[in-house]
Amino acid sequence: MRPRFVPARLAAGLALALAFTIGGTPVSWAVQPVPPSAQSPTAGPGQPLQDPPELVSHDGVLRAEIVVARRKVAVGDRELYALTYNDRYMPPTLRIRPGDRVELAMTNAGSEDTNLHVHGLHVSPKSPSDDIFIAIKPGETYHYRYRIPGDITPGTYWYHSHEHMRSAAQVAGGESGIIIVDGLQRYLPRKLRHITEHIVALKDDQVEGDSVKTDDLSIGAPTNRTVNGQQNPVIRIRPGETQLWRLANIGANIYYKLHLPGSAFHVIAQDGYPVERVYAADSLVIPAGARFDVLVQGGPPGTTPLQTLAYDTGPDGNQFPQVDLATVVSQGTPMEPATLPVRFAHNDDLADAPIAARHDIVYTENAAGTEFYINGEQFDPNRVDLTSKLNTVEEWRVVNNTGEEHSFHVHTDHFQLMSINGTPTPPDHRWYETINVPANGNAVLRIRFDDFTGRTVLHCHILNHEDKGMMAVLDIVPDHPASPQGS
Ligand SMILES: [Cu+2]
Repeated sequence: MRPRFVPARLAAGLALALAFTIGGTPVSWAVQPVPPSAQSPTAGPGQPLQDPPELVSHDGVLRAEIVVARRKVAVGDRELYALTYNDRYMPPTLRIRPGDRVELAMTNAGSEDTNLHVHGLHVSPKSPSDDIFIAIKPGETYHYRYRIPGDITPGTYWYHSHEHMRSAAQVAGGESGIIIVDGLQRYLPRKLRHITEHIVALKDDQVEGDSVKTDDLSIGAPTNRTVNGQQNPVIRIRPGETQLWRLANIGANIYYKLHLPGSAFHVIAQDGYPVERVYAADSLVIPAGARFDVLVQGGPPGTTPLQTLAYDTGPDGNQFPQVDLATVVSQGTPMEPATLPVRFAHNDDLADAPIAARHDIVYTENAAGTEFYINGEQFDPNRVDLTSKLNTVEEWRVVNNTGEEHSFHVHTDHFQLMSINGTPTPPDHRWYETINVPANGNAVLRIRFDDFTGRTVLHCHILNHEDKGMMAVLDIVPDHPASPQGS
């Protein structure tokens, strides 16, 4: 499908006009007062949850501008200097559709090199697409161009800085936002296709003076957790109402273990990949970079905190405390709870695929926990660590030889998780691109190289670790010399 050309000014106008619609439904900011029962004696609930403004594709094209700058903006309930996209700590959501063309001009109005990664999107890793090896210098504008495949999986993705050695600093400073690929609703029963939808974007900030701290970040230091950049926002739902929440950990380093007392998360997509069968989770561990699209049903009238539970990443890792993230207020005319779907999307299964190659990807770190390695080496952008052929399936074993959990993320292609510590993954939901690997444990996955050749990367998505070496270069090469290059 060839997208039609839309003049830039018209596209920008459309983007503005659509900036305050969510999924085609106008968003009302009119707010009812929070009932007294919702007021906590310590930290009261904040403002109603605001979904970020949206830049929406039109006629197959999204033209957008992202300006990177250090600005004093609202971060939670404070005003702090942050590393902003378009003058926001929680920047605009890019909402696109399968088959779209995306033209994204990124202007670096900051003081250090930066760049952009579209996390999870199955697009070319070559310039001017999702090439993380480039650097945009201060004062420069880079024109990214992405062709979104017609069969890309719908769901929640995100965008963030992937600047070499500076990704933790820049993402912690604020350089991260949400991408939505529309189309998840088509798997839902007709009655649930127009339900209220919220982004629940999890960011955390440490403060230094009047700024969000960026340098010398300590993963275990106290950190202030926000949802869509807001402090303890109020999420309204009617008793029995079904809503779609897009849970996304778009911070630099920390883990979340989300829990909504009295309710389950009914997972319909993971990392932008719709599940085969919907499953209910009482809590969800979300390492930095991972996303879960979930259906939530409103409980009896009352107020419930959306929490992250205490979480321990191991003897050499971190202990994250339990924190209330948002206040869920169930009130209004009760609704009959909808019957939720069970069968959802068709998932490919690589269990019987011929395996072209097997690789071990071994994580280690030094005793001080300050230097990190894959197969004994620290990241070198000029060295190729793995070479894989287009149109083949490989099996990788990610071996974590450390006393703390690490995550594992691959650019360009999703993978099928086969097992964790030898326990097979449930067959109905096993496609990801960001997983958690247990301390002194392992994960086995199968990955198929579709569509795109070029140099890309795999890494731990705890960005402090990535910046300190836990990343490797993967070169996807044509299966034979005449094969077309991904573009
Ligand atoms: Cu790590």
